Amino acid sequence: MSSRSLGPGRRNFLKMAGAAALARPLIAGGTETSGTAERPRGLPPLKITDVRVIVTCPDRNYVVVKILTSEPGLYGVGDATLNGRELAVAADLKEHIAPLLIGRDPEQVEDIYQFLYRGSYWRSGPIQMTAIAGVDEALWDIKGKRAGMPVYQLLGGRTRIGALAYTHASGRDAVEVEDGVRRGIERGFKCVRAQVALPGLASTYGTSATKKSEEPAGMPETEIFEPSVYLRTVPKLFEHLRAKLGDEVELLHDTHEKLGPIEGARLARELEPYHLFFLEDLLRPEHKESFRVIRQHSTTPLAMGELFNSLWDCVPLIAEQLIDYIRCDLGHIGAISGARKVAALAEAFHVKTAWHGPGDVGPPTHAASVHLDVAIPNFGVQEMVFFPDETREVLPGGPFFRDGYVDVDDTPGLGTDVDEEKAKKYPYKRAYLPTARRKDGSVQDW
Ligand code: EZ4
Ligand code: CO
Repeated sequence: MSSRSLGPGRRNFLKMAGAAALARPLIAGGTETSGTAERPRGLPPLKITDVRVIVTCPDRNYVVVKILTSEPGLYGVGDATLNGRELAVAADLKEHIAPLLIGRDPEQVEDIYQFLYRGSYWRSGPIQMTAIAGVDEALWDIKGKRAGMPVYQLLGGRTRIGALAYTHASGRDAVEVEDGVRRGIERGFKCVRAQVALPGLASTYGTSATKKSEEPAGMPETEIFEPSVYLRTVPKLFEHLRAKLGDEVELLHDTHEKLGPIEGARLARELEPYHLFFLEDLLRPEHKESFRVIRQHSTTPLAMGELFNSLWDCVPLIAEQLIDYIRCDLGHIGAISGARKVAALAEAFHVKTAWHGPGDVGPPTHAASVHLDVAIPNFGVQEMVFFPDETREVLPGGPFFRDGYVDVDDTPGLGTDVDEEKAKKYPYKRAYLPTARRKDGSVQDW
């Protein structure tokens, strides 16, 4: 459908504004019936008529939210995937959130975000914020389609030609990782994340190059982690990569919240000569104050945040300038309505964005990230993946990669969709992320 056919002609605006005022009540006492107070407006009233929750497993599990409206053919699509806890989010959406949305004005995106976030009383948390993200993406999609504009236009328009992107390279040893980085460079990437297996230890985070995904169906796999082995291995990897690849390629590394503060400080310091673009997630998300220890010891740029679920999780690290990149996952922080506030806060403190962009959040979340990336002033870098064909068939559209940048086109809305018939071909398969233990058998952060 062309964007032009989505709204009424401008000459009808005044007539319709009058009708809208009559059609929709002011906030009523007692039960929540509508959103914010009525105001004159140019488009006819719109209501949410249905909220569909689609769970599908083309290559891995995805939860998709499709919000239908009273305007024939006008709907929005969002992603509400939380890896390993998909059905909890789907149940939250179906049982608790959908009934609250029916009849509401889908254009009141911020009001619905506030209503779902604060109105549940039990606020934040990954399950709730992933559900809200799915709704938020679908609502921005509707708003963009109605306006006939890509979402980045609604966020203030473009500030850059595209979003500088990074891909992943991994291997069993430094030479294999070097080959992986070279492949990334050949593909056009200017930035590559490098992860290496730990010698003598079974399976290491981010290095499962031979496996199709990190979470095969079935019970979780167990990885073994020892900080001493990790701390010895990673600086040698980057020494090798700089010696072989030179200084131009931007290199990144993800510790995946595995270290303690003084271990993290040691790693950040020992990596200084190799000038990383950033060192990601050194510490567990609970320990924000411990980033002070790392900051006091090192000039390696730091990134953190994929496990944060609200603006307030981000405040301490940003306001104290303890990190350089905030990397929330739009899919777990309430999507655009959550992340644009994080970005604005970060702007005030010299912190740039690096939204989490793994394969276990769906194309609508990747699209939302890139729409925000190209609009905000303090964008840093965008993690990205190439989705397999089965996923693209079920969830078509989304960002594209060109010459080191990931970008979105000017399709109205987010530019992604869901094919409900094709989704049915791929039923949900229970799967878990891996877990980790130390050699002595005790639990270790994965
Ligand atoms: O392990 O998304 O930076 N990327 C990452 C990811 C996360 C997964 C967890 O579901 O850390 O690979
Ligand atoms: Co990470």
